[in-house]
Amino acid sequence: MTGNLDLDPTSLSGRVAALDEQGALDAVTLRVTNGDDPLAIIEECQLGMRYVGDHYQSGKYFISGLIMAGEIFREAMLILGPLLPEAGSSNDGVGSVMLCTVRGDIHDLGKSIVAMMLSSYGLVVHDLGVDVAPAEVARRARELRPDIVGLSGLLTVATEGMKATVVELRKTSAELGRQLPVIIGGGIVNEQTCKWAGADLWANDAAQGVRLIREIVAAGRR
Ligand code: B12
Repeated sequence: MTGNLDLDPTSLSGRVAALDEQGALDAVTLRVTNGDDPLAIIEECQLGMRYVGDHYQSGKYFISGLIMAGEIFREAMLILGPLLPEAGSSNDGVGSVMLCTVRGDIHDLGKSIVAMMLSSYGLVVHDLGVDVAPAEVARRARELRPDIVGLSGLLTVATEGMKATVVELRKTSAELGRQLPVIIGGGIVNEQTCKWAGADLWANDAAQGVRLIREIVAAGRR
C-alpha cells in the first residue's frame, strides 16, 4: 500500500500519506500514550498531508485522496485538540483575534488549529469561516474591533484574496483611528507574499503564528 513512499510506511506520516485511516489514528493514539508533544504529532500529520497534496498534483492521487487526508486529520484533531494547553493557562489578559480563510479558498483545518491554540491561551477568537469576501472581513472588523486579524489561505490564488482583504482592512483602520495589524498564514505564505499582500506578519506554522499574535496583542494592550 505504501509501496514507493519515501516516508517510512510504518510511521504516522507514512500512514497518513497512504490514507490508512485506522493505522494513522492508532499511531496518533500511541504517540499520545507515549507522552509526545501534541504539536509535534500535528506536524507529522502535516508531513503526510503534504505528501498527499504533492501526489494529487502529480496525478497519483485524486480529489478523494485530499478529502480522505482532510478527514484523517480532522479525526486526529479530535484526539489532539483537548491536549493543547488548557484555556486560560496564560496571564496575557484579554485580547481578541478575528480569523478567516480568504475569498476563493475553503481550506480550514490549519485555521482551526490556530483558533484552538489561541483560545487555549485565553484569547477571544472570532472565526468568520471560509471563503470570506474582503468587504465582509472589513465589515466584521468594524463591528468586532479585534486586536489583530489573521487571514488563512492554501491556494496560490488565495494570495489575491489576502491582498484585496488587506486593502479593505487598511481603509477600516483609518475609520477605527488605529492601525489594525494583519497576519497571513498557510502553506503558501512567505516574506515575499507578506510584502506583496501588504500584511504586517506571516507564519506558515501554527506555533509561530500564535506566538506572533500573542506578542502583538500584548504590545497593543501595554
Ligand atoms: C486536505 C486538503 C483539502 C481538503 C480541505 C479540507 C478542509 N476542511 O480544510 C479539500 C478536499 C476540501 C481540498 C480541496 C481543494 N484543494 Co486542497 N489540499 C488539502 C491538503 C492535502 C492538506 C491541507 C491541510 O489541511 N493541511 C494541514 C494543515 C494543518 O496545514 P495548513 O493548512 O498549512 O495550516 C498550518 C499552517 O499553514 C498555519 N496556518 C494556516 N492558516 C493560518 C492562518 C494564520 C493566521 C496563521 C498565523 C497560521 C496559519 O498553521 C497550521 C498549523 O501549523 C493540501 C496539501 C498541502 N500541501 O497542504 C491540499 C492543497 C492545499 N489543495 C490543493 C488544491 C488544488 C485543492 C482544490 C482546488 C482541488 C480541486 N480541484 O477542487 C480544492 C480547493 C477548493 C477551494 N476553493 O478551496 C493544492 C493547492 C495548490 C495551490 N498552491 O494552489 C494543495 C497544496 C495540494 C496540491 N499540492 O496540489 N483540499
